[in-house]
Order: sequence, then structure tokens, then C-alpha cells
Amino acid sequence: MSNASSVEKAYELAKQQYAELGVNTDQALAILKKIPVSLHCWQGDDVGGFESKGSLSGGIQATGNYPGKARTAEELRADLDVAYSMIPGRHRLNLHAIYLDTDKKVERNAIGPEHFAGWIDWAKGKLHGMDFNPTYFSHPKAADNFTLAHADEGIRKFWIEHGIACRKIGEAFGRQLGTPCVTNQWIPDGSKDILVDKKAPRERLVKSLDAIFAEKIDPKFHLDAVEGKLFGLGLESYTVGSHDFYLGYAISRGVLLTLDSGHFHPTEVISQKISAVMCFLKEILLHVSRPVRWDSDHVVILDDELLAIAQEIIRNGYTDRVHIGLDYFDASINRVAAWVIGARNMIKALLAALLEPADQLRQYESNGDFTSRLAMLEELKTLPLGAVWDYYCLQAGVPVGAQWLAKVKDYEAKVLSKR
Ligand code: RNT
Ligand code: ZN
Repeated sequence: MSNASSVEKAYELAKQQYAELGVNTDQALAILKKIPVSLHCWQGDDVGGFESKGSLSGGIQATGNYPGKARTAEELRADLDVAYSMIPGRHRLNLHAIYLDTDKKVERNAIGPEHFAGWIDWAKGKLHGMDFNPTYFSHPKAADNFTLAHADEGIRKFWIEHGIACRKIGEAFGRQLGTPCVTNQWIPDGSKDILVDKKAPRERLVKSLDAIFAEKIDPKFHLDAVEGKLFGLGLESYTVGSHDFYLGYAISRGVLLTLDSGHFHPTEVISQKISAVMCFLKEILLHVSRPVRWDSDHVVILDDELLAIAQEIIRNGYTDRVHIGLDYFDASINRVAAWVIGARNMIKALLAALLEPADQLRQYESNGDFTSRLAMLEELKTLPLGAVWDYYCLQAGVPVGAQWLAKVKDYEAKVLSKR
């Protein structure tokens, strides 16, 4: 299905079919258009960054050796431009501190908005909001995988200064781009083997975070988030910033909690946690990822969990309170395609949720008519979501269906393969 008139015809039929269930597809698309997804810059170069040529640390790993990764900020922006041109809607960029755009060597505790001027100008021009992350890994002062919870006061101080510097950068993003920047704090701190004193590092982390967050910043420009996890590579036995730790921290301090799909035990899913934590938190940040047997950060596909995450956001009316970010890094395939596939899937999942006859389903449930609830949920799976999606892409001026792939292949032949 490629030409515009066949896409429109299919949409008209789909629209009728959904209307019979009481779903207004035009309205669904109008809502979808307003939901931004924050694309993570680090898919473009396997979490390398432009600060040094050192290797990735912190217990995370990008596997694969596909050619063509971005080597400079300009290359990364060019790749991102191609990716955004295949993704319907207006979306954000999530930047890590190691992606600073400067020729000089700047220590992490000395970075400022001026080192990200190239990104700010680009985002202004392209109308992208920006989010930010301090980088507490891939650095000599994080060599033993302890940063904010380090026993050494000097090392803690260095990383606290980095955290503070990053919040100021995030605030500058928010002020200059007119949309609040979410700055997400994730640290690798943990231990390969069983720790005898599990308490002291956590108490130190509370103090370090409190020092980082001491200065209040207007939420119109900047929001703070904290991200817990279960384990890292080489850090299997203990993580200072576990989920329990950060849930308590976020609730008691009034900051956002970040839920990453890959940061829990294999049978735990974040879709089940959203409505639980939202009873106690104003806003949260999602790192939508795809763990395969471990926190592997595979490209997000349109699987049951992705659909369930989107359903939780839409069914509960959380679109203004849940910030959606992607977090994966696959180095085994074309990196621009990886962005496009994951982002398009996230948006498709939101569309699927918006096309549910939510009131009707809720009615079945409250009436105790679980037969109808199950029947309907299953029938919905084969309704023409694809026709509505294609129409959305057409309207947004981005490639319909798999047409984007040829464009990415062309970019690969002309640009990426020459790197
Ligand atoms: C690591 C966390 C974290 C990172 C990025 C690069 O397990 O998920 O969010 O992926 O900061
Ligand atoms: Zn994450």
C-alpha cells in the first residue's frame, strides 16, 4: 500500500470500523500528535560520546560492530535528522553529558550550557525539546564503579559537582527551548560480589543526591528524575540505587522516578508498576527498552509489553504525567534504523491504545461481564490499526509503511558507509 489515495481509502474504511465501536480515529490521531517521545542520542554511537576515546563502563554494554557510527556531534545530528524525518510527530532528544560539543577537554564537573550550544541551536532550529543525563561512567573517577556512593569523599564531591553542573545544563535547555528538560540521574554504583555493608553506600547516596538537588529549579524549565536498576555486568550482586531505594527517594523528595523496562527481574514488567507508583508520584519518566534474558537493551519492538505500557498511559489519562523516553543501544544493525524502528513502534503502541473503546471495556469490567471484556480485547487485535497508522504517517509527511527502509539504506550507502 503505497500511493496516497489507497492509504486514504483504507483509512476511510478503518475509520468506519472503529466508529462502529464508538472510537473516533481522527480524535485519536489528534491526541497522538501531541505525545512526544524522547529519542536517546546514545543509540547513534553505542554510548561512546565525544569526550574521550575510552571504553564504555558502568556495567552496561552495546554489542555488535555495525559500520557507520557517528564520530562527532555533527555526524550524530545528521543521523538524528534522518531518523526524525521517518518518525511521525514532533519529538524530543535525550542527550548524555559525554556528548558535549567542544574541541577543548572539559572535566565533567566543569561542563556548562556553553559546551552544548551546538545542540541547543540545532534543537531550536528543528523544534525538538531536549532532555539530559549526567554521565557517571566511562571515566577514571568511576573506574571501580562507585561514584555518588563512593567511600572516598573527594570522589563523591567530584560526582556531586557533575550532577549539579548537569542540572544547570538541563535548566538552560528548558529555558532556551521553552519546554522543561527532564534530567535523569543514573549511577552504576554496585558490586560484583556480596557486599557485607549494604547500608553505608545507600546512606552516602542519599546524602549525595540531596546535595545535588539542594538548589530548587523552576519546574517550568527543569525536572529531576532518578533511575534505579537491579544489576549491571560485573555488578551482579548489589546495586546501591535499587528500585526500592529510588522509589523511596523519589516519593520523599518529590522528584520523578524513572522506570526502565530492563531494570527488573525477568518476569517483572514496568507496565504493571505505572499505576502503582503514580498513586504517590506526580510524574515519572520511562526508559522504554527491550531486555532479552538480561538488561540487553535490544531495539524496542511492538510486543505485548510495549502495548501494555502504552495502554497504561492512555487508559489512565497519564499523557501529561508520564514522560516517554527510549533507552536501548544495538550496535549490530544500522543505528539510524534502530532509532526509527523503536520510535515508530512506541508511537504505534500509543495509537493502538488510543484506538481502544476504553469506556466500553471499562463498562464490561464494572458489570462483571468478563466474557465480553475478553472477547472484545481479542477482537481489537485484528482491527485495522495499520490503516490508521499509515494514514497518520502520510498526514505527517513521513514514509508510509516500509518505505522508510529504502531511505535509510540510501543514507547508509551515501553517508554511513563512508565513515
Ligand atoms: C543503564 C540505564 C541508563 C543508561 C543510559 C545510557 O542501565 O538504563 O539509563 O542506559 O544512561
Ligand atoms: Zn535506562
